[in-house]
Amino acid sequence: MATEHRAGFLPADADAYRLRLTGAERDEVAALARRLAGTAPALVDDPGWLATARRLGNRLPAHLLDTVRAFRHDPGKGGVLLVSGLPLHEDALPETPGGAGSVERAATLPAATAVLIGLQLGEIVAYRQEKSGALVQNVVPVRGLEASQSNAGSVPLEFHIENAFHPYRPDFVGLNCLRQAVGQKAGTLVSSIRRALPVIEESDRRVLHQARFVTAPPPSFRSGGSTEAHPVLDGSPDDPNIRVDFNATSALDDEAKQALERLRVIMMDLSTAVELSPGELVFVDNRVVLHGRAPFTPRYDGRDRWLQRVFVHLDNRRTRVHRTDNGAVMG
Ligand SMILES: O=C(O)CCC(=O)C(=O)O
Ligand SMILES: [Fe+2]
Repeated sequence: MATEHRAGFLPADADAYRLRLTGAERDEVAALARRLAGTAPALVDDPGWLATARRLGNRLPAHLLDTVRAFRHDPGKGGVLLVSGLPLHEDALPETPGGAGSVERAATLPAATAVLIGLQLGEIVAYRQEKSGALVQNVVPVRGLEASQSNAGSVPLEFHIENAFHPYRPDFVGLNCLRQAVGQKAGTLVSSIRRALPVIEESDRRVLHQARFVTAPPPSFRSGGSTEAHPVLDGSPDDPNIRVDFNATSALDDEAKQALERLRVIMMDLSTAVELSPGELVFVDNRVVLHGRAPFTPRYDGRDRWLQRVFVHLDNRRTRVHRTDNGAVMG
């Protein structure tokens, strides 16, 4: 990943926005997050609590706000923003949850921190059919689901954008690290179409821009059928968005199948590991970056890897018809 930089802009050659808070900045974030965590009813999914989060987030350290704003404007070649040095009391963390579909409803310090920052990037949203519509979701290994192509598994997770099948995919996916797998640092993998594009043959690019692919919903979604035919690359030929899930997207003809397979190899070859440590929060731009996960060995001893995930949308009006009372949950 790129070198650290203090200003709220990305040097042209840098791969990712990488921002390490100073001790003083961490204290400022901690004070806001604690104040938010103590705001009644101390529930993440409560509209009043979220309104407070939206307001308090404006007071985050200027350096952090500058960078979030710059990342929103242009996510850089890597399409990733990594914030480290966030407040986290590792000693006070409970055991890593182990159940399927686990979510964080309580306004804990890490949940409040992720929401404060996420709400500066855009609108935090969730899907009623996924993880019971909770805004903060636990990403933890689940016994019996080791082989599943979901965030409950521990086998390699194929590169994907989040909810590739869905018309209202998140614009950004945030992953906040509470606990890392003991002795196993690498977990989340990312791969940016902005990096990969020059390596993709012109003829494959043309095919990938055509509606010759369909995508099925992931295992975490409890309903929904496959999409209509869609392109994998969309928008500017020089800087396209990518829409693919290599576990769920299939090609409708042989030529498209080969182009898709070559894309898969390129995206894997150019991928990098985001080695998240506790107190680090990564946002990936879900329009230009695929993410996946390296395999790891869960121990189910309460000390397993534990991330908390939030989804961010940029345009709140676009999904209004799907959100009751202008709330945060679609579906
Ligand atoms: O476990 C990870 O690092 C990422 C899992 C994932 O794809 C997700 O939670 O959306
Ligand atoms: Fe994912």
